[in-house]
Amino acid sequence: MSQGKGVLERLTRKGISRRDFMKYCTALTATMGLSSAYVSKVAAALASAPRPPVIWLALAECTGCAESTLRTMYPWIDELVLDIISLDYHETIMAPSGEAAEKSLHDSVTKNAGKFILIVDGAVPTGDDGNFGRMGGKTMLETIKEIGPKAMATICIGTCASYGGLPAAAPNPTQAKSVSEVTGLTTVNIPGCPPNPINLVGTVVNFLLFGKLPTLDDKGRPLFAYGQLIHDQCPRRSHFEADNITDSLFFDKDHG
Ligand code: FSX
Repeated sequence: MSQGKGVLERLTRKGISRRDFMKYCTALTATMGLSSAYVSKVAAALASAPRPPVIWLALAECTGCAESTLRTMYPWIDELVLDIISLDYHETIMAPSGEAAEKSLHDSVTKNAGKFILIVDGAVPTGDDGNFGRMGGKTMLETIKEIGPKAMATICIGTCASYGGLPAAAPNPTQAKSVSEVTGLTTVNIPGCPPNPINLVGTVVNFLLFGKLPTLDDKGRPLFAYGQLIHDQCPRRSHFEADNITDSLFFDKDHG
């Protein structure tokens, strides 16, 4: 059985029709800024592309990013996300714990060096030599500095990993910083607290379709998701603009 059939069969067992799947693919294609001609290619990429190995590190954060990604308004998206990537390490949802979890992490890094996608949520505490955040007997600072440079690409999901976010808010007692500040790596940033999970799926599907990460803006964000203001795309914008023009034509704002 091909992997693609497997995905669709599993979704069917959960009561998700092919029609629902194609509706999601259509929304995803539009989110990625691609024409409708790409819908079938996006569906094929989701259903049958080879799965890139993914390591997901959770640093200083509230787990909202993982929750929003894996528990979306579509209850089957979690299955789809876990089908399109080969998630080798994710502390929140993986079965192993303790030394077994650490072993999975380091086995995957060694086996897939230069070939895995690193997804990071959460900022990196750097104060007190990084001792405000530890996992597996190491500081988060040590872990991200060790694993980051071995990844093929690093995707920061959430404002914390992208720019420091909540943990870095003043007075920032843990001296939390973004992943790029700490590692010097160019990261794909998907900000939001939590971010919209479709932008993560779109980034991964972009990679599956075109073999490269999406074009980024000067803040490291995928242009397809952050290139336009919501205001500019609002279907009510013409009413807003018309009201403002009317106001300026007929009212002297200084004197009522
Ligand atoms: Fe930060 Fe995410 Fe906000 Fe929370 O991982 S962007 S605090 S939703 O969990 O990092």
